[in-house]
Amino acid sequence: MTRLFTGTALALSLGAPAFAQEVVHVYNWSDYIAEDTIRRFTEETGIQVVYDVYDSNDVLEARLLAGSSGYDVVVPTSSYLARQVPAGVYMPLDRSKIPNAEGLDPDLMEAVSAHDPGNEHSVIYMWGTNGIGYNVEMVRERLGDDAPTDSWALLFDPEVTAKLADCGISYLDSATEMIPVALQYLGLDPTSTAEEDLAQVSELFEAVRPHIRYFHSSQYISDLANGEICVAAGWSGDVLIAMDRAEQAGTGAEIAYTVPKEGSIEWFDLMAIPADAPNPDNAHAFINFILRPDVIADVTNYVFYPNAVPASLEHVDAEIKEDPSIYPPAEVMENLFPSPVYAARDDRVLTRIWTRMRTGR
Ligand code: N2P
Repeated sequence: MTRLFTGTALALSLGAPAFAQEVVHVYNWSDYIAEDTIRRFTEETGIQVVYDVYDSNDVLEARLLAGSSGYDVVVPTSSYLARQVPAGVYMPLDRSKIPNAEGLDPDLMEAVSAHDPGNEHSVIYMWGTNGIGYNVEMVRERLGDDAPTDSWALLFDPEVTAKLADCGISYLDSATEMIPVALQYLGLDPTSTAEEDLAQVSELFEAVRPHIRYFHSSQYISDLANGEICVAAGWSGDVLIAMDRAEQAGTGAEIAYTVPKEGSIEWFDLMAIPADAPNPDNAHAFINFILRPDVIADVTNYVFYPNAVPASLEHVDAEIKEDPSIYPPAEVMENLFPSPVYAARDDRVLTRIWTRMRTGR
């Protein structure tokens, strides 16, 4: 009898909620948050989170430019946000609703203000580097002990890639990253859009193309971990996730991450609120929660990317703080350049080069 009564009461309360449920729609990169971050946010605020993921700035940008994306919080890389801000894509942040932003590292915020003047529209979520993830044993078997694992040659020298083709090479599906690092490998300005420079990149791509198994920006995590591929152009934390998964699964695959000696990209991913966000207050609440030192430390511990909140470091695992793949040492930092900002008029030529690389046409 009692049980029946309880059941009825529950059914009634589900059918007719007394108030509208608060919600925030978050669109973030895949494999980029701790397991319990969302649950903790909802527990503390009562705000439900609808959480979607992408693995490409181009995909995110297309949705934002189309308008009415329905998203309240998005996480573009700063070089993309730089051209989205003038297009009116974001609302200025209301700092009074993000008190935890006080804890952001002023030097890093100053660095990203090159892409978001005055830091008006964004705060730093995570940052990292582009580099190469590889399976130590599989590469050694094919190239011996002097495999050029400290160089982009591992991905761009056709004599090297020919020997690795059978164990599987993957590239990020990202023209705006693979073209600059290819330019860097060729000894050219990585931000160049000069026709003669891009022609050299096309030629390079043509030579290595037959040796590349696929172009994808998140599949390589599990494939590296499982030994399905042996070399991947990737992002620091994602390669470390692969390393961690290989260890957890006990596959015995030893995965390493390297930032090539020729130099590479240092990028910043930022949290921002679309101008037409349906729930801007909840968006601010979400961003504020993420920036809490203990919360963002959990994310760093889980995804192996550094955040920009110094007070979080006391909650970050020692082995992460001491890992040079995550926090690059000074000599690596010196060789890094910020993700280039491309003007809309450059898109066509970059896309053409990249489409030919991906499809052969
Ligand atoms: C998340 C990778 C995001 C890094 N897994 C690219 N900005």
